[in-house]
Amino acid sequence: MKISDARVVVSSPGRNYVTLVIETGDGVIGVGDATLNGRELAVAAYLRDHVCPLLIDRDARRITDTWEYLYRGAYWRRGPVTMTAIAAVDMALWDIVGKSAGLPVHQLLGGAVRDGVMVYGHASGTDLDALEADFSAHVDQGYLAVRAQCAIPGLDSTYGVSKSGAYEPAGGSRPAQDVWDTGLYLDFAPKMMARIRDSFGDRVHLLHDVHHRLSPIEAARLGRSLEPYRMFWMEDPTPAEDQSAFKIIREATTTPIAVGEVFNSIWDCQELITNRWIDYIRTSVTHAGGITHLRRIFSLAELYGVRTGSHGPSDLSPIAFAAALHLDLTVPNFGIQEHMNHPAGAEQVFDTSAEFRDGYFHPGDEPGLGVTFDEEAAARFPYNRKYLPVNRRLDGSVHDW
Ligand code: GCO
Ligand code: MG
Repeated sequence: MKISDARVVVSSPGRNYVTLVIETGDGVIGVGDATLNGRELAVAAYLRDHVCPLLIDRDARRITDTWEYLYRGAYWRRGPVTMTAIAAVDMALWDIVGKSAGLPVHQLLGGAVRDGVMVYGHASGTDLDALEADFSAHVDQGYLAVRAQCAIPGLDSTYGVSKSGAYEPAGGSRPAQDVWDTGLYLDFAPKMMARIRDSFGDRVHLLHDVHHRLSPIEAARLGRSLEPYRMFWMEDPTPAEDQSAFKIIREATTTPIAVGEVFNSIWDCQELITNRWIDYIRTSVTHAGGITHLRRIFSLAELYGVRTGSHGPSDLSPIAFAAALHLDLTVPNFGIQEHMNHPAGAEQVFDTSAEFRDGYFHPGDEPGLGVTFDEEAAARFPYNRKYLPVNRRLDGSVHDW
């Protein structure tokens, strides 16, 4: 089971994806997702120049040892580039071990503790009528949980809302410029949730993403104003790296709090979890060190009554989504999994066995992760540099995006 080849493929079937392919001497192929939106080539270079040469001749079955070797062995720790690279190796190794054992990865992780993984979809609108129509379409498709985002009246652009077609924040040869005003947002957000509850009642789980834009006391006000609408969660209320800010929000409101999509390691969320300042941890399999490390984070969270809610945007490839589903299926403290449809072209490159039915996803029972990566098809979609937007307040100063 020695690794004989490791290569990085950067492709853009509708949006950019970085894929790591690891091959063993006996011909088993494993794949991992290494996509870091807007900074893809940094991870590709880290893998190609520094990690892939180290993998040759290692035993593919020694997954934890390889993780430790790449993490501790680099001396330089954490950070999105490093942890995304390690994650891709980790996913590919779990894939290889599953394939060689003839078992789906969730069986290697102790087996399923649930029949399916509840996911939430994304509804958005350029105004409340459009949001209601999109929300209704998601309910009709079977989603039991839906996140709601709406253009804020008076602002030219709003996070999570597309002016045409599916929402995709990355674009342009220079970052697009979004605009922000906290006062307009705080006044509008409760109206948005009131409209959803009026139209759809209390049964559907309702989520909302603040995208790291408030101060702690503003987030506390938002949380209180949303209490009548019984949110499943309010996501990323404040910039996530300031962990003790969450104490202030926590003490002021019963609206559940989710955070963590920008975290890369267990140490980024240690205080948040052990102080019980959050309800859901949103670390992703790609940006937080792969299945091996995400499992550690989820276990720590379990000890403190924090549930999981992994980041699952379309800027993580179908490989990451499959890996997340395998893990979600096995953790007792699972909460919910984010789901966004991948662009149409991605189907030509990634063939996945994951299936959606009645609000739940299942990764399938194929050996490994259940995703086949077509390298020839990927070559037809060359890399296309794109940036995430930059956000500015009405006075022109930069705000968190
Ligand atoms: C989410 C996220 C995304 C991020 C995107 C950045 O909750 O899904 O906030 O919309 O903005 O993944 O690349
Ligand atoms: Mg988010």
